[in-house]
Amino acid sequence: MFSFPLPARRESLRRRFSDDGYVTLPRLVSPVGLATLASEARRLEADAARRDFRMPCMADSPRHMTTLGGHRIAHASPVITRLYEDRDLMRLLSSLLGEAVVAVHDPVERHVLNVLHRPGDTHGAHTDDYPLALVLFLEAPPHPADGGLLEFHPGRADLDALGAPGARRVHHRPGDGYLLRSDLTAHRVTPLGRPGVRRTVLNFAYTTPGRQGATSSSASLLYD
Ligand SMILES: O=C(O)CCC(=O)C(=O)O
Ligand SMILES: [Fe+2]
Repeated sequence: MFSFPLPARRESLRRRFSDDGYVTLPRLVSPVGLATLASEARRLEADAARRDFRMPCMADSPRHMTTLGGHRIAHASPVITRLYEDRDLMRLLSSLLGEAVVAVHDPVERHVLNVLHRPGDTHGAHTDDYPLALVLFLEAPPHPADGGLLEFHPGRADLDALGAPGARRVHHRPGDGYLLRSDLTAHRVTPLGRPGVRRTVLNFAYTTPGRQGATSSSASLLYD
């Protein structure tokens, strides 16, 4: 399912992740893996819920998206649950963080599906409850001008940092992944710019030993 970066590249990826709180992992999902996960996502989307609200604990930033929480995914897609616990994947994440990485216990937040599919759909500004977000792209708008970009601000957790000098916007393609230091890095997904484009991701959350438990109510509002 995965095409892992070669061991020789991991030290430079680790340094980049440590400097920016973000590292891109192009083509992390193999072509076969992408076909499998995209078809799982299409099936799961039938059970997903449309969300349109502002997140009170994240400065009222907007959520316009369709989501499915991890507890529902675990029920319907053993493939995704197995992938979340992949030992080689967790070894890669440990090497990028430079310390041990463990699965999140919370069944809702450990792996979630986020679908942006209407013009204006956005996953507004926030930080995550857990330190690591591995985001896998199953669908993505073809051009940066179509929106759906990840925006983040290295080294800043305050949500005002988005849009401020130093914030970065990144475009990804289907099959790409990225790793984000998501509890300490303000981030959002920019609004989709036109009809007909879709952005579907799986977000795998990971943590470090001894650190379990949500720090905000955001996941329960977005995924329950
Ligand atoms: O879709 C993305 O790129 C970010 C997802 C995210 O921030 C989240 O699920 O917490
Ligand atoms: Fe996030």
